This record gives sequence, structure tokens and C-alpha cells, in this order.
Amino acid sequence: MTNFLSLADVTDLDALIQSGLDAKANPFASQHLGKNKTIGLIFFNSSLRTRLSTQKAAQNLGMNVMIMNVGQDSWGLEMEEGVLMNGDKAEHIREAAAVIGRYCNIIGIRAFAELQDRDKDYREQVMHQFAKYARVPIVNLESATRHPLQSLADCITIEEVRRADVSLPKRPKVVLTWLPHFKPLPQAVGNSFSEWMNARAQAGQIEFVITHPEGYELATEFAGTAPVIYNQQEAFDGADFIYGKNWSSYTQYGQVLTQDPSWAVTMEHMNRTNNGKFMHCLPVRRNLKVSDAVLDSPQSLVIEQAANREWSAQAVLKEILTSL
Ligand code: AN0
Ligand code: CP
Repeated sequence: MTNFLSLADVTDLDALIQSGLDAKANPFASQHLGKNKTIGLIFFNSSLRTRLSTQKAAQNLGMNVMIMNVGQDSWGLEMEEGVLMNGDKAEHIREAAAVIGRYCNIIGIRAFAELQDRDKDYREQVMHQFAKYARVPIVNLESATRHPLQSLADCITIEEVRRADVSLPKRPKVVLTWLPHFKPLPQAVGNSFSEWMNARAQAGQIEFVITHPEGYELATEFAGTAPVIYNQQEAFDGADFIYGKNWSSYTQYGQVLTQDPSWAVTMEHMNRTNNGKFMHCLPVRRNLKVSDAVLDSPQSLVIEQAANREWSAQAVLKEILTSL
């Protein structure tokens, strides 16, 4: 693996999931692999889990870690080519990425969608500019359209539960549900989760269903052929895993079309499932998107899911380090 930008960079998903589970069982087995290697973690946006879990994973592999918040710690970075830089951005990505690439063996980047211009966001300019000018492997720490380290942690979490619970069906039913929120959020987590779950469904591992109000359709490149059910209750029937996430509209780009509170997940919703587990990438606003009762119930996987971010990052970094 050179870059880890999306599922397309994964050659063997089963092996990567297993590598994450192996890292969880034995975190320091490869502690010499990253000796004298440096990872730079570059954040254009806030983070709790991604920042700490990726740092921890890199340290488990013996790497040195440098972290920078763009704009706060560094200069603002211009991404457009051939522009007159007379605005508020003091440095161009050409120099910035090239310089960071000289200090680091791997660079992780978080840069959310701006939700203003759909074509611009879906072009993934920040990831591609870094990949072009840094000349070292790039890891996506959540880009405009994807969050693959989260999706890998989600796969690890589902696999872990599947192995532990023999009563689960051979192909558990996984439901991605939209949740209400007053703020426009990116589609990245929903996109990525769909992309990875569609791959799992195609491999015969799970059944995958998407539910959201009309107008919240994800781009077809991500939704794939998963059934979309506009009736949330119907979608929840017999589900083994409920994965909640808010996203803003893709078709009416970046808009909040509804905040219908009936879409927030409560115990009543969960009672329609097959004693299903509740998943969310976090951060989550309690009682706006999902009730206290669900988050605090034994059905909630959110903390284990966040814990598994360490092992997803470790599996990815291990594979990149091996290819250096
Ligand atoms: C971000 C998002 O929705 O993409 C990050 C999630 C991991 N969430 C918020 O901005 C609240
Ligand atoms: N799930 C996730 O990526 O969380 P952070 O935004 O806190 O990194």
C-alpha cells in the first residue's frame, strides 16, 4: 500500500481487518517497524479520535509523530494553481507539501468538505495536491468525501461482534440511518461507510440497507446498489447493526432539508431490531441524534468502535511502512 485515500487502495480487505484484530491482540508485535520513521498529522479541522488514535498507532509501531493544525499553527495554505496570492493564504501547497514531505515518511491529512461547491469538494483537491507534491505516502484522516480509517474501524468492530456472537445470522443486516441535526455536516462518513459495506455485502459477509428522508440520497458512486428505504421503521426491522450518522444533502448540496426529530434513534426504534447494536463514529450530540438510553445501553458499540480506531490506523500504517 502506498497511499490510503479510499477503499480502492486496499488490496485485501479481509486481511486488513484481520491485521487490525491482530494489532488489538498484540499491539507491540511490530514495534520496530517504524523505528526512525516519522509521520506528520496535518489537521485542517478539529479531531479527538483521529488525532489521538493515529498518534497512538504510530507510536505502537515505534514511529515519531508530529502534529500540526493548519491555519492555527501554520500559515494558511493556497490549493489553487496559478493564482495571484494576494488573499489571506500566505503559503502555497506546492512548497508546504514538498517541505512536509522532506520531514516525514508518511503524511496524514484531515480536510473536511466546505459544503459550498460540490464539484470542488468531490474533486478532493487537498488530498490530491498533497499526494502530488509531498512525494511520500498520504493517509486520509477524513477528506471531503471519505473517512476510510473510520470505515475500517467499523468493519473491525462488526467483525469482532460477529465472531463473538454465534447467535448472529451468517449475513448480519447492517442499516445506515440518517439522523437529524441542525448543522450541515459532510457526507464523508456516510459515503465511506456505504462504500465499505457495499464491498462487504458483495463478498457475502453482510446485508446492507440505507435509510434516510427523501432528498438525502448519497452520490451513486457511494450508495451503489444498496436498497434505499425511506421508511426508517421498516428499514430497522430485523437489523443486527444500526449505524447512525447525520449528513447534509448531496443533491441540494450542503443544505439541511429537514430536522425531523422522529429520525433520532431511541429505544423504541431499537426495539424493532433483532436486539441490534448501535454504532456511531462520534462525536455525537446526545438526545438530538440518539437518546441517552441507547448510548448508555449494552447495545451501544460507540466506545469500542472509537477504541478500534487505534487498530485500524495501526493496520494501515503497518502496511504502508512495510512497503516503504
Ligand atoms: C464530522 C463529520 O460529520 O464529518 C466528523 C465526524 C468524524 N462531524 C462533525 O463535524 C460533528
Ligand atoms: N470519528 C472521528 O473521526 O472522530 P474525530 O473527528 O474526533 O477524529
